[in-house]
Amino acid sequence: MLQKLHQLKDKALQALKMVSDSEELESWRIEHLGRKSELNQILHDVGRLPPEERPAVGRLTNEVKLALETAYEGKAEALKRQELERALREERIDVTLPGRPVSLGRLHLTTQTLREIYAIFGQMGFQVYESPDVETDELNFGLLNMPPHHPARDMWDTFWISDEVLLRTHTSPGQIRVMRERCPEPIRVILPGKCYRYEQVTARSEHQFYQVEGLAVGHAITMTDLIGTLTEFARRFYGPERRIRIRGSYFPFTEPSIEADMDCILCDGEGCRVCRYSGWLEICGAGMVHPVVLENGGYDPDEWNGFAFGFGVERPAMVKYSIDDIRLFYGNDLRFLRQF
Ligand code: FA5
Repeated sequence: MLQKLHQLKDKALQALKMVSDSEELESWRIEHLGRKSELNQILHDVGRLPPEERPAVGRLTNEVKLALETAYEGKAEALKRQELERALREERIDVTLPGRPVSLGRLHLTTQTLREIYAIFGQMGFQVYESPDVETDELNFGLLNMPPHHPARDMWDTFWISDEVLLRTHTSPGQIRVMRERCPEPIRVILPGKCYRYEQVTARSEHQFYQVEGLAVGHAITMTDLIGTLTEFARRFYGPERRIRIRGSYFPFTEPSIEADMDCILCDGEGCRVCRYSGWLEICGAGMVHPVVLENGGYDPDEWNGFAFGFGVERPAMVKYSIDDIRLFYGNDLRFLRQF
């Protein structure tokens, strides 16, 4: 038996030398140290030996087992080292290679422009008031002094959702909402938001675009306050040299109504293709809030008055950044968007 144990040990150690990867090592372990291994069998049977043989065989079996386990661990360690060296050799990482840049998002040009507008009006004491995109006929038209069948409704081609509900064609319905909420306090707000018009899409016109409405309600507000506010905005947004020109106009919700133009920033008022050789660019519609609108907002027009204005966001950005087609704003072409 003792000789058999010595042979078993020599055979196992010999076989271990041939092992070259972890899979073979595992097979070796099962064969020589596993539950069904010969060694385990001997260990199991020691009890059945004649008593005088038991101590020597038991001791040697344990010695062989320990020797094989130690050899197994040594081999496992060696294989691990070998694998690590191979990986280091073959999977070398060149830490001096330049990193791949992470692509960063940015704010859309419209958002950037809106934020610039908020900052300018914020410095002039205007708060931002948001109102819904989906409006009622009454707020979009009726309470703005355009009862059903009023011809001025034709100024805004409308996306109707039902007979009573529509996508707002302008931010002006927000005037009524903010007045009804704030009455009888004075008001100085801008109302930004998306507007929708059932219009043909061209280089200058989208069917959805942003507007910023302005509204001031107080006592003894004058047209001069309105013109001063618009001039200050134009100078801060486009540059300190800008000049403003006022023309009479018509909106049902302002009386008198005006349109404000600014000298063309591209030709300095000389006349070019963008300003259609007039030297002027339209910047907004505006006027003194109509007494009927004040009343609809809850204010007594004998005591209160105010001004309102409304302008687009994409068109002023087009002028400022020389963009010749409004469709680029919502075309999602990253080559365009990344320029801002
Ligand atoms: C109005 O919408 C009035 N509510 C403005 C107003 C407010 C007047 C308060 C008086 C008092 P208008 O339809 O002109 O007005 O539109 C205002 C601005 O929206 C235009 O100057 C333009 O910059 C922008 N706009 C209008 N239609 C489009 C369009 N299809 N695409 C892009 N921008 C547009």
